[in-house]
Amino acid sequence: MSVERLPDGPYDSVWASPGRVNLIGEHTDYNDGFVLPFALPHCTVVGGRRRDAPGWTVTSEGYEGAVTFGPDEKVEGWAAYVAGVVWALREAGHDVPGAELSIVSDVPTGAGLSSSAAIECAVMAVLLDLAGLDVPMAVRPRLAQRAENEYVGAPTGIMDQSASTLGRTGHALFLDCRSLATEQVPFDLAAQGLAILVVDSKAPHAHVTGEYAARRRSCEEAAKILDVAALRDVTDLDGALARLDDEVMRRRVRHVVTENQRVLDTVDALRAGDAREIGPLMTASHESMRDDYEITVPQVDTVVDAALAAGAYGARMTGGGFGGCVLALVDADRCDAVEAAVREAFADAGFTPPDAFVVTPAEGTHKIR
Ligand code: GAF
Repeated sequence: MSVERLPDGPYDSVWASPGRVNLIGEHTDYNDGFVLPFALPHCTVVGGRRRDAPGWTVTSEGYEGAVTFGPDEKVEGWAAYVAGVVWALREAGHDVPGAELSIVSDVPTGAGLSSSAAIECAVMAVLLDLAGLDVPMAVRPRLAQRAENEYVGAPTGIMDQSASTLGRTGHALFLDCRSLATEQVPFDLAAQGLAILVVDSKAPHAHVTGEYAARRRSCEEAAKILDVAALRDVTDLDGALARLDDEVMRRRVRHVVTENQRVLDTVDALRAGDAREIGPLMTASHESMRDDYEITVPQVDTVVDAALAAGAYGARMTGGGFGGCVLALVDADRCDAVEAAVREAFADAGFTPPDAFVVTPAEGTHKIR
């Protein structure tokens, strides 16, 4: 991300926060479960200038005009992610100084790569820096999640803000979404001749927030019926399924419980040092999202099928679903061939051509200057 794209410097503080992909563990975070995301090289960069008067003015590359808001104003649209962070920090008792903020980003938007979490985390870092407040990185994801849940109104879990804040170069972040315990799991694919190819399906997102909320509600209702605090606590899957009358709810529960186990198995395989082993787990995760959680769309299923047919060790959709990106684990020297196979399958199906790029785990929220 080129910081030079920031307009009208100088700034008192400049921070960057990345987007993320999730290697495995989808829709498990709000079930108190496990996730294994990593931070992307693609970042949102925020430059901030302290101002003496109260209130905030924010501009963002790609959006016309500046948005100005005061402490008690409700902001809508893209700037809600900024105002939400101000709100969450003030709710937590922090004295947030007035500021002028400029945002630039190369995190693709609408692709399920957490461009909104990247904004939240970078804005928070700048505001805390301007205020001279030393709030530990470990507690920031919860604050950013609060901004998204309670101010913006999206009922998301804590994965995206955690990956954007706590990601480390060369590592995937194993996060227990209940205890918030983390482990940085080495994920150096190049050493094994492998690569993660990201394919943006370009499928138009439709009804994402409503469908996401419906999945979450179904999980919470199931947990109530099963008399557990969260689906994370289901230890006997068959016994749990036998206690649920609703077939759709049974499928949702099966996805969450089996997905949690796949995260644990993936972490074990990576600790043992053989990344190829995680391929079948990725593909099983995709099948579970497609058949049980029902959050895939034809474009992402086509990417997965074409990538596997072209020799990928595993492939799965990443993120909330209903479009977005697919990750394929491939031999590093097969990236072009797999991408070509996906492009051909898309052309045959009449889909909008996809984007594809190779990613490696990058650094979470960091100060630029
Ligand atoms: C979205 C949400 F923001 C995350 O919290 C997570 O639930 C994810 O979808 C699905 O795993 O990215």
